[in-house]
Amino acid sequence: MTRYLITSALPYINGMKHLGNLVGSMLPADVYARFLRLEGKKVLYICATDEHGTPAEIAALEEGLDIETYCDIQHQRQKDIYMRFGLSFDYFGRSSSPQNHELTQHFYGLLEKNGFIEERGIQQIYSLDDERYLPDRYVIGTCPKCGYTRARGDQCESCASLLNPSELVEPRSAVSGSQNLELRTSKHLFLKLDALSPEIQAWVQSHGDWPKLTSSIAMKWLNEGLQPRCITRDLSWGVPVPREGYENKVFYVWFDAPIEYVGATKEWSDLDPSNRDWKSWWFDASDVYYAQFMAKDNLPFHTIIWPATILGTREPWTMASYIKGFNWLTYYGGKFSTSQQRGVFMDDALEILPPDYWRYFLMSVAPESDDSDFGWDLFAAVVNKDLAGTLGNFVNRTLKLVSSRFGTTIPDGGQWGEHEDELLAECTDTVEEYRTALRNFEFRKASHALKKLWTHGNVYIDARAPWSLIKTDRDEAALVLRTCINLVRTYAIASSPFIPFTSEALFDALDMTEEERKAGLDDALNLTALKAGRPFQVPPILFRRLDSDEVKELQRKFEGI
Ligand code: B3M
Ligand code: ZN
Repeated sequence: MTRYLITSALPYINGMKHLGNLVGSMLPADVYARFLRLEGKKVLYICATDEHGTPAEIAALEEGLDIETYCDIQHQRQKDIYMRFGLSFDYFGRSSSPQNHELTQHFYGLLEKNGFIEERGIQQIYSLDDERYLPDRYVIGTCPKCGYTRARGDQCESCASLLNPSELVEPRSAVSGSQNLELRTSKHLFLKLDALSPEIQAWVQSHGDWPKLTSSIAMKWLNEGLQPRCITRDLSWGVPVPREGYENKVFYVWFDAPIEYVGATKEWSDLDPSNRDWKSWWFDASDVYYAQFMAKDNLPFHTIIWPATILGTREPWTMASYIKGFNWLTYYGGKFSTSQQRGVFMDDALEILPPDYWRYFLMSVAPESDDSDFGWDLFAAVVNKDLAGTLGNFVNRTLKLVSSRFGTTIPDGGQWGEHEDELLAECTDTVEEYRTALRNFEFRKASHALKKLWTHGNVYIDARAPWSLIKTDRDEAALVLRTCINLVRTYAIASSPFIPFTSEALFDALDMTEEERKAGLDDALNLTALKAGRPFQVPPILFRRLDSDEVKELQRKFEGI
């Protein structure tokens, strides 16, 4: 049986992530992981904080903390918020772990031994005022490709081109703003991507099923011709380079970050070695299907550089089977921005509403085929219509009606008939549509199918009108309501990848046992699973509506700067 390995791009350690970060990596990965578990698959979902590199150093500097302390605090903070959002990682690790250090040095050792590393003297920017080299992000300047004036030395945020600091026009120091910079030569190590290019290309082309976004970015890189890429930096925080003359250097953060997918799995495994085997997932693992999730600026690293690192080791490390890339979620047409505090951050979001509101909304507007735009009115419309108006309304009216007319046990009487056959057939089709979308990593489609599934309940109850039926045929009304209660169970099971907290609340309302809660998607379609006589409770309102005053208030509050 196939085992499923799932990773989402590792969030940088510096600072709280925003909804744009969430929608393009961790959330869809979580929905996918939960879906596969629901299908009874063996799943391992791994993520971690990406702790090395200049952004972390700069942030620690700003907060006046040493880098280790800063990372300890931020890791815990991020981990907490992800738990509160229901992200069901099997493990959430840290790229600064000893496991990652060891693996990174192992990968490097093999690349060197196999002839894929070369040393070059490079001109590096040295800041006379700061008395230090300024690697990648420590330098800011104008992008030579698109003219964006705040491009960083490693990548332009605007056009996503990967850059070297010395390519920037009018460079200045990110530490002091000083333009008193000079070029000095220092030795660095380069990964010979050019030598691995044919193999990378063959690997990319063997995956014809990837999303267009993913393969087009990979092919663009390959067609432009791969160049050797510098994998070391003049910094002290990071994985040390095990080579003479490199005592004051570390690996570039993007060299060790993907290795942390493996590293985090080893961290997980090392906590309980007799029951967990990290290597069986990552090494010579022919039964593993490996799905990666990330935003589009991460695609070059995952389609070109990380595969090159693996291929160059000549060892059978697990490579991605599928790479799901996302476009941007924008905020009123502009970028969500951590540096400018623009948009909605994960901690703010939970102060406004519980996680399921965000989870469902974000997946229903996921930027899959194009960028999509966040707006408070859109958010309110989706919450009001889908969550409150469709799912919430069905659950609350059903359970309230039963308790007022029959009491709080599932009513007996009536005979399954053609209306119920029809309902079941519709639900079966829609569940199939939902399942196919999720198998194909189409999250928007899946959320729309889910909403359609919720609609069937409202259509059925409206057509059968048990509130009038009860006057003429109490048994028939009991059948309808019993079927509706079973639909609530169906919804609880089927919706759990998207809105896991609501699912639990529904399971609670239906008084379901731990065992019963484990039912999969097929079993969810059993509309006679809950028999007459079982107790239930009427839960408090599942989803509340947002009114226009509140929307205006939120718009004002989150204008950003
Ligand atoms: N930390 C970049 C990002 O969050 C980076 C991902 C690493 S995945 C190995 O955009
Ligand atoms: Zn640019």
